[in-house]
Amino acid sequence: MQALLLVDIQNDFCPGGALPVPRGDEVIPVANKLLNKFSLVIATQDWHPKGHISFASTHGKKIGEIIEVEGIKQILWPDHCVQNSWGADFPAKLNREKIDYIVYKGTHPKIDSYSGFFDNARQQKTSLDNYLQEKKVSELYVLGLATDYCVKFTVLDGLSLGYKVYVVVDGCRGVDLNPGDVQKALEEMQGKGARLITSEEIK
Ligand code: VGL
Ligand code: ZN
Repeated sequence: MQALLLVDIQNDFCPGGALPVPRGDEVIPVANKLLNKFSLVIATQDWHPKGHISFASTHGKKIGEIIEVEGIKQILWPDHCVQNSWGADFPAKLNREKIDYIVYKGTHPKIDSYSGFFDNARQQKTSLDNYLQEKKVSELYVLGLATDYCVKFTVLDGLSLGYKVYVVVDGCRGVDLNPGDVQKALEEMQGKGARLITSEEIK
């Protein structure tokens, strides 16, 4: 069984949002096109409580600073994807009716979660793996935001859990905090066994 996995396609990661990924909105038409080609569609949502550990404002520090929380490096971001806020919602143009299941991540106040499968401490599992097992999914087609953070970590965890993973490259956009991060992320995913494809290859 194959599933389409939309990673963090949310207002805050699109232009006009709190943590805009450059041209992040361009993944929406790609997602809408592919939604109709899969019988199972799953979406993750970055879903932080107010005062989340990943927010610079929580620490009175600057955006982009890196702190260490219990031995884990944490990049400090602007407040984003606060639970039930407009920024956390799917963009209006995304055809949300086709989404069968939503995975919320980053809900723990003190542990961030880039991956749709595990938090960054790898302490807690989201519902994603169990859901995919229940649905007998073995192949994941992944797209969304951001290539160098949540897409990358979701793909790497998916591979480590034994899924065959395809990254739909034209359906992803990245932050590129350091120029070259997106390219490196793609190479890293490919190096670990992900297959890089374009949406045109999906019939
Ligand atoms: C993300 C930074 C912070 C992402 C989430 O979805 O890639 N990036 N939180
Ligand atoms: Zn986040």
